[in-house]
Amino acid sequence: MYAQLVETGVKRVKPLEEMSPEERNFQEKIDAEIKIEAKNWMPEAYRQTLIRQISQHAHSEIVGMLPEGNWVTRAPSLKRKLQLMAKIQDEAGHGLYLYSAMETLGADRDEEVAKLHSGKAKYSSIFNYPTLSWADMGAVGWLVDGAAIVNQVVLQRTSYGPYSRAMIRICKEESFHQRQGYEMLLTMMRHGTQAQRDMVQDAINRLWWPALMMFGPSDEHSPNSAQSMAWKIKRQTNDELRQRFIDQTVPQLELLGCTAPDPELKWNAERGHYDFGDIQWDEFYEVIKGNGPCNLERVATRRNAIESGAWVREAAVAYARKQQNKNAA
Ligand code: BYC
Repeated sequence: MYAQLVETGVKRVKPLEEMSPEERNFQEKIDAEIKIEAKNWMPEAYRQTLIRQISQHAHSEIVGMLPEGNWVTRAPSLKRKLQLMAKIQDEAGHGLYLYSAMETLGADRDEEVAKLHSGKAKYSSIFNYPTLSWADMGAVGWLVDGAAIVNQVVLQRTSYGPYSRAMIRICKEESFHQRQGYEMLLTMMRHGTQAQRDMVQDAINRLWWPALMMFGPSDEHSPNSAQSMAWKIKRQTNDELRQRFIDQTVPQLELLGCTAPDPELKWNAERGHYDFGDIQWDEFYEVIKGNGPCNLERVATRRNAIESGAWVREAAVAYARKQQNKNAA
């Protein structure tokens, strides 16, 4: 049982006998799979861990709209444009559910968004890579949303009620995103020109490794995993989820007729899993420190959107005030 001692990460988890009665009661609820709700007692560190993870997740959804927004005006058909716009709108919605879930923990949305705009807050590393061709829209849907689903399906069982319920809704929409991305790539591979097939392979070559990095550092270098697993905020470790993603994605890659940029990717019958090569962790840490190819651009675009949209918010408030005065008169 996790309430006893877990040593899966680099931090040690408090054993039951060292817990206060409140902490012990809380942990017993977690162990019994009873969801924690906003008004229940919770350790401050549990609250802070959730605020950290949910705000990063919300920022990822909002920043994740940007690499795709770049291609709306260049979509090759009306159908593709509508699909892409629907996907981007879904992501705005996911961001909003997640900010709301975060607010139930007493966090202030404006403060958390300000941290994003000052470059202090983290969001998924994947969105700091550029989207260079139309095939990237398919590869993002298939690989990036595919990785996100693997992570989020297990988060549907996370111990905090509002986060868990937001995840159930989000996962339904993410599966549509993943399928439209894959269908787009399959169409290009099966009915496209050689140039289009090359474009698909090139998108996969660039996005494969960054997609694997989405799951976070390996378990022995993941400072938050042990406690988050004990609290059942996370239900599976970064490495377990990464392996699951690879195992389910390689057959889809083969069906596409494409390859991964990893000469060590090979089925291991003994393990019942694919083996894969080393991830460039130096690159990952540079990206999450703010030094990826697009970090500055992404944060500047978000900041600009808020600043140049100020007049809309002011007009909405002025209109609401006018209506209130009219109704009161
Ligand atoms: N990128 O101890 P660890 C989407 C950070 S959006 C950046 O393992 P944890 C979509 C981590 O935050 C999908 N930072 O942390 C949207 C921690 O930093 P701090 C987004 C990363 O939290 C639009 C440090 O590294 N999904 O689907 O236990 C279009 C140590 O890591 C990353 C979520 O956010 C990363 N990849 O586990 C298309 C899912 N990885 O805060 C698609 C919810 C790690 O200690 N989040 N870091 O300074 C999670 O499940 C977990 O937070 C993670 C990391 C698995 C990401």
